[in-house]
Amino acid sequence: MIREEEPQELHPMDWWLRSERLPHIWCAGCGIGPTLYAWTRALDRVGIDKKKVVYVSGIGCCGRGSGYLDVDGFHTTHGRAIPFAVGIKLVKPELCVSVISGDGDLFSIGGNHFIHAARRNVDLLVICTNNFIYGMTGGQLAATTPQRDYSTTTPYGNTEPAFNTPYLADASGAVYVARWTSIHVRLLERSIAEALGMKGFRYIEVLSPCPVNYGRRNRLREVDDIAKWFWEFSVVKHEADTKEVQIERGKPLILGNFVKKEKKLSCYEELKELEERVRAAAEAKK
Ligand SMILES: Cc1ncc(C[n+]2csc(CCOP(=O)(O)OP(=O)(O)O)c2C)c(N)n1
Ligand code: SF4
Ligand SMILES: [Mg+2]
Repeated sequence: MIREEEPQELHPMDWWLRSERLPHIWCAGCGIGPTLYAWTRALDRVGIDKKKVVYVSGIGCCGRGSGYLDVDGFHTTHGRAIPFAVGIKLVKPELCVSVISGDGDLFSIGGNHFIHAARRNVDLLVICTNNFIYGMTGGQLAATTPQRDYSTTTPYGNTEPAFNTPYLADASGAVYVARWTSIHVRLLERSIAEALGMKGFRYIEVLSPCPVNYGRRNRLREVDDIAKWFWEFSVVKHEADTKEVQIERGKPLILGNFVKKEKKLSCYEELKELEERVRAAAEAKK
């Protein structure tokens, strides 16, 4: 217990935290906390006004993050973080909106929203903590579980191929695509800062340990086993062809900033331009 006369040391992230909500729910070794740490450091780095920052999440362990950070946060329904964020951008385009959610949320139940927001180039930063599993509900198979890995719903091994999410984002039209892990905190921070400085649909996949519900069933039982796997198998390859970055156990994990491109306006800006053209044509006819 801290006596009153003792100076109280603040957590380095205190400015961004709703400390009264702590302790958080995350297990030891979980990668969600370090990912959020990198995000807040990136926000500091680019110097965004905190009042303009919006954090939207879906449901799941990762989804809980929006309640712990001291920004306008929305803990939405499972799989619907992106449409919620699109709504915010439509009404208040000046806001800096990040969707930070789980792999199940963004690519299983929410996969359709992801591809269409990317196709429309909606001005959002989407960060996925990919722990290869439905963490919160006990470790069921996700669309991102590597083939042959184990989950509660595939006790004899997964027969389905997993999504290569950077390739999916790239093919759907994202202007920025990167992959890091939650142990590469500084590189992740730089990548997030780069993405925050851009406009359009930007996507960063963060490979994130879930020792409890993924590691335990996949011969990565100790709290730091997944972090060691990430450390030993990571190969940084900027501008890698996203087709070539599929995750397979026993093979290199390709990380890096893969795609960065200037792009046309978002579909909503196009719509505004169209509206102006139609109005001008109508005026000219009068
Ligand atoms: C409509 C709906 N379907 C299913 C659920 C149950 N559910 C809660 S979280 C979750 C999966 C979470 O997995 P992920 O998005 O990867 O997040 P993680 O917990 O791994 O961070 C599911 C299926 C729900 N809450 N709502
Ligand atoms: S169950 Fe997995 S994803 Fe959820 S908090 Fe624990 S380690 Fe993190
Ligand atoms: Mg998950």
